[in-house]
Amino acid sequence: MSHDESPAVEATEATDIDAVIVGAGFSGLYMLHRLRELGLSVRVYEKGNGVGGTWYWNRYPGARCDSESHIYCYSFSDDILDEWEWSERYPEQPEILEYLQFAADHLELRRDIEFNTEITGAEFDEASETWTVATDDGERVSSQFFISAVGCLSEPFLPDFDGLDDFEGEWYHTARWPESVDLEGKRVGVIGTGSTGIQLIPEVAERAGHLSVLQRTPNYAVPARNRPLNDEEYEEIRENYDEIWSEARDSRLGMPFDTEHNSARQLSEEEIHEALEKRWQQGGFRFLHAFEPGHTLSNAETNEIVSEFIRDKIREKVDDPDDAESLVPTSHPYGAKRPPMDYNGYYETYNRDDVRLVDVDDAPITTFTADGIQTETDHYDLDVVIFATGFDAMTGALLELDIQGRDGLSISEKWNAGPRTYLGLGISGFPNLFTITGPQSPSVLTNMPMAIEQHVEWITDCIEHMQREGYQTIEPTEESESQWVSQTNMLADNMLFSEAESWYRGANVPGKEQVFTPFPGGLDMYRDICDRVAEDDYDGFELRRASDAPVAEQ
Ligand code: NA7
Repeated sequence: MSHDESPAVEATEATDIDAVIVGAGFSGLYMLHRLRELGLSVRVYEKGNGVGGTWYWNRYPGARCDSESHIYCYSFSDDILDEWEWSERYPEQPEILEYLQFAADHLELRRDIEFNTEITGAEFDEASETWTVATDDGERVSSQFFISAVGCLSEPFLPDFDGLDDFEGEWYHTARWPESVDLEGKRVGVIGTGSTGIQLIPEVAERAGHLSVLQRTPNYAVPARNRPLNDEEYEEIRENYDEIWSEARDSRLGMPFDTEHNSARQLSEEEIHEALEKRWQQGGFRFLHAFEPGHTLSNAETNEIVSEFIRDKIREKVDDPDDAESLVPTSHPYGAKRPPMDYNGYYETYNRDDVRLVDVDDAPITTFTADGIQTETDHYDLDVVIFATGFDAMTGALLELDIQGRDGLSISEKWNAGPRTYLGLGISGFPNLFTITGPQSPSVLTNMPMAIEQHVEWITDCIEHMQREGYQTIEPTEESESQWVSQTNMLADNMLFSEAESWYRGANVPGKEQVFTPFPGGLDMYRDICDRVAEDDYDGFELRRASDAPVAEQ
């Protein structure tokens, strides 16, 4: 095996603690809380200068969570649930950030978080069976456990456009949005029409003098139907929280929404249309529950009915027939890419005189110039360009940490043919490394806080078990990892995900290995599997006592 010989961490004396956590978003904060409750000494490193993770960085106009606010939060603390009140059906970025700040204060978490600090490397030392973690301010920490809470959509993806350095205007990536950007009266170009672009575009149209949207692939935006939450509604939510959480935990998507019809197979055309229209009026991810979501995402015939329903809605909303056809997605089935939500008249935005749709699939961008963007056919004069071009999703931020396991093997070397984990939680060859919402866990296919709580609680129970039984390390076997990767791929192959060039498959980043990355079997199935693994003495993991032969190979 040939590895990068350079050490991830320079050898100088390190401070000893029990656990290092990377990231102070939803995952890192809860992980810190739970491990502190176990009595562990824990330090969180966070590169931002505050808590919030995703919601710290994504401050672009219109940034909002597509999960409903009353379920996009921690369920574990009655105090937090009682004291916090969301103002709208879907939470806006500043409110989520405020919520996470509130939770961090409530749980007194900040004293164990080092802000403005990046991890520059982490190395497993086989002699001491501990991790040595280095930071960009020269600190070195030695810890038994190393836990990644870096999130799935944290490493922005910026396409490598020619001439960007020559562009004399301003440009911003949505995931690195500065405190304030003045778009008033300016000629703005937006590249990207994913979930982010669709939230952003109507807001930019309101502020800019003129907006050009450079679209490569049209998308299926379903109305979110956002609105303020009133007191009675909130009262009802509070009274029913036990039921809400228990249904959410036991559901495929981590959302407590019923489906009336499992499939469209037994329904007449009229009944299908009625079911879809009802869910269209309800809005958001409830639309995905017109039929059982797993069915819509795996049955091509049903999916085509659903897709065509949305296409007709788009045609109704857009006045110019050419623009309407350009906005209608035909190259992939609904849901094969992450379904975006429309909050504020996305399609109607194209009916404005000061908004122009530019098809960069027909005539791709060739270069940036000093004054704007040149495509194969035209030049667009622009003062500001906004990149809503997404993320090196699922693996990008984790690989940035430069983690080296046994024999100096790095995760990027191990994953040269795509990510390999067991349960999305552990990696063979990397003892005591836990990856919250890691590749091959349900994560982005679910309501994230539900997935995060499941992971954090599982990891906490595992560490408690290790302490109780006197184990020093835990590590998946290669065999269990291979089986898990195969199981994830097999489930994905039975669905329609391969029919889109999506970030779920790494297809958005040139040169990235194309492997379907989230676990597509649903949070309910996944939770059962994880529970069984734990009940079965951590089946598929190898547990060792300090400097000992393995004591339990399952
Ligand atoms: P996405 O969903 O990856 O969308 C990125 C968009 O940028 C998409 O429309 C891409 O077109 C477009 N793109 C990327 N590269 C280019 C180039 N080179 N030229 C033109 N257009 C390009 O990212 P989002 O931020 O919208 O969403 C990510 C997740 O964040 C979202 O699902 C939520 O969970 C939150 P393409 O479709 O590849 O043709």
